[in-house]
Amino acid sequence: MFLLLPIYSLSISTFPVLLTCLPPWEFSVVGSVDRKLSDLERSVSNLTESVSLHLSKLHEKVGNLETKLSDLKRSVLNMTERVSFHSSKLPKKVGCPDGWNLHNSSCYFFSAYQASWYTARDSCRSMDATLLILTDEEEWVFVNIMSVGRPFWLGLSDERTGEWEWVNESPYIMNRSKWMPGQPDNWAGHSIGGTEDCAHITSGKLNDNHCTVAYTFICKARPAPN
Ligand SMILES: [Ca+2]
Repeated sequence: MFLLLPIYSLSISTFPVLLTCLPPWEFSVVGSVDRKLSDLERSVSNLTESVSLHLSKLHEKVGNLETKLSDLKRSVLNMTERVSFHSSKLPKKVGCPDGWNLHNSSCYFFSAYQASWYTARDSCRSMDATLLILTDEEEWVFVNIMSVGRPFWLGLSDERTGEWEWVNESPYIMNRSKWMPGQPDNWAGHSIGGTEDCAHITSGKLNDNHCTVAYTFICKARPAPN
C-alpha cells in the first residue's frame, strides 16, 4: 500500500521518510519535484535578496533627496529674510497712478482727450485731483516743457467774480509776461456767445478762451504712499 498524498502538501524535510515508502519507479518523479522545489527556493531567495538590495538603494536615494529638500528650504528662508531686510532699508517711494507724471513730489495728468473747462475741472475732481494750479516758477518751467505745441486748460478762471482766480478760489496775481501778447482780451466774438473766462496754457504762455472750447487739460494730485 502506497501513500496517496498530493505532492504539493509535502515539504522537503518529509521526503526522505516518504522515499522509503515509494516504489522505485516513483523515485525519479519525486527527485524531479525536489529539484524544482530547490530551484524555486533559490529563485525566491535571489529575488528577495534583489528586492532587498533595491529597497535599500531606494531608501538611500529618498534620504538624499530629503536632505537636499531640507537644504533648499533653508536657502529659500535665508534669501527671504535677506530680501526683507534690504527692502526695509530702501527709502519709501511715492507713487503716481499709471499714466501720471511724478514731478517734485506731485502727480500730473496730461489728458490725451479734449474737454470743456468745466468737464476738465470735474474730471480732475473725480480723480481726487485739481485742475492745475501753478504755484511757483519751477512748476511753470515743467508745465511749459510738457505743454509745447498743445493747449491745456489750467485751473484758472475769472468767470465767478470777474477777477482771475485759481479753481480753489485763491487769487491769481496778474503777471502779463506769462500771457500771450494782448491777452487776456476777454474776446466776445465767439459764435456761441459770451466772452472768454477760462485760461489755457500753450507752449508756456497763457490765453483766455471760451470755457466751452474743448482742450486737453492738466490735473495735479498728491502722490499716494506705497
Ligand atoms: Ca483770449
